[in-house]
Order: sequence, then structure tokens, then C-alpha cells
Amino acid sequence: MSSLENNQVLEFAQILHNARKSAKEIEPLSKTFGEFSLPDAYRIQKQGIDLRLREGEKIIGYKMGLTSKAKMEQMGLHTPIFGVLTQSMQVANQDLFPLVQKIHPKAEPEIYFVTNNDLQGNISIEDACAACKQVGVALEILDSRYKGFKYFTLPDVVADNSSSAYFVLGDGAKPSSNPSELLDLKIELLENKNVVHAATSNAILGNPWLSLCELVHLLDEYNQKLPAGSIVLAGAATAAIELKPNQEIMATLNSNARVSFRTN
Ligand code: OOG
Ligand code: MG
Repeated sequence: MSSLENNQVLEFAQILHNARKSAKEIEPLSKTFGEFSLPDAYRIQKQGIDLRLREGEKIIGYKMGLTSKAKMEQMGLHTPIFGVLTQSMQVANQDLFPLVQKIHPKAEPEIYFVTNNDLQGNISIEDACAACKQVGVALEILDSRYKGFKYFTLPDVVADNSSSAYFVLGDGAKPSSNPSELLDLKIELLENKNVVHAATSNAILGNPWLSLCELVHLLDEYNQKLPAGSIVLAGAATAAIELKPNQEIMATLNSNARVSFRTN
């Protein structure tokens, strides 16, 4: 597969940017224009983020995706991927999340990290753990720009910033120096106080710290490092649920740490 010309990369990024801003779903890029490679997909993602930065947004972190079997099976794709988070995607804990101007949003429970040091290259679980000042529970609100939130190739979803739309950070604490601390923690997703999905933290690549290691490794493949102070979503431990009016969506970690938002 030959790589895309720069002007095509920009055109694809602009198409996705417009779809997001107008909340109008589009056909997968690979269906309309033919298949493209994963490195090209990350080029399109980067161009799309550059368009947002030009409109005044700031990068504050990254999200990992497809790091659990539940998510891989829900989406029919089996390779971990990343996307970029900007400050305008953050929703305050317990806030109202208006459904207006969204395409087909879904929510899923996540673990988040906040880093303390720059991270680069191949790092160990211990390096990841030592480099974080906070770990906690989050909700990611996905909104694919593609029709029906399905029928895409891995490069399609990567080009679409890995379906990212919004995220909410909840309760967190400084991690201990023991990377096993994040094993066997119960993660639940609740809709109007009823548990709809549950998993343990081990569902995330065996240990959620490995998701941070994988992100740093993937960024390195694209000649980037993870800057100190980054927020990182480790990827959902369970499948996502569709958002509808009048929901209270909550995620809990180990039954006591929580995060939530309401729809209208
Ligand atoms: C892709 C993004 C996956 C996760 O946590 O696994 C993701 C998608 O579901 O459209 O965010
Ligand atoms: Mg996610």
C-alpha cells in the first residue's frame, strides 16, 4: 500500500473535522477513498488535532483504545490504538452532558493516570508506576464520526482520533510504588444506579499499567514522547453503552472511587 500524499492526509482530516463539528456522520474513509495504512491513519489523526489546536484547543493527554477483550470484541478490531485528548474534551465530574450536537455517543468505564515525568521509549511497569502522580476512575464518552458507529477498519478509527469525544475524571489517588496495586480491582458501569457492565482491572492488558507502557511505546514509534503532566485513559475494561436522555452514568473502581455525569 503506497502512502498518502500530504494533501490527501489534510483532506481526510478536514472531512472528519467537519463531520465532528456539524455532528453529521460520514461513510468510513476507507469505503469512500480506498484502504490506507495505519501510519497514514496516525498522520490523519495528527492533522485533525492540528486543526483543533489552530482553533485554540490544547493537548492535555492521550487515550488508549482496544486494550481489553470486551472492547476488541465489541468493535471487531484487535490491536491497541491511541488518540489525543484536548482540554475542550474534558467534562467536569458529576456535570450535565448535553446530548445536543452529538452523533451517537457512548460511555465506557476507564482507569486514568496523570504523569509526573516525561516518558519515552520502552518502559517497564515499574517505570510507569513511578512516573505517575495520580491514578483513578474515569468515564470516556466516545462518538465515532462514522455511520452507525461501526463498519470501520483499524486505520479508519485511528484517523478519527480513535472515536474520542469527551472524558470525565473522577476520584483518584497517588499510586503506591507497587504495580500490583491495580490488579483485581472491580470496575463497574452503572446506568441510573443499575450495573450494566462489570469487569476487573486485569481486563486491561492483564494490568492497567501495561496500557501506559504500550502508549509510550506507540508514541515512540511515531517519534513522540509522553510529556509530564499528561492525562492518560487506559482503555475501557468493559463494552460501552449508548447514551440516551435522562441518564445518570457512573463508573466505580473498587466500589469506592466514582465518577459520573448526567444526560438531558
Ligand atoms: C474505539 C475506541 C476504543 C477503548 O477504550 O477501548 C476505546 C471505539 O470503540 O470506537 O476507547
Ligand atoms: Mg475508551
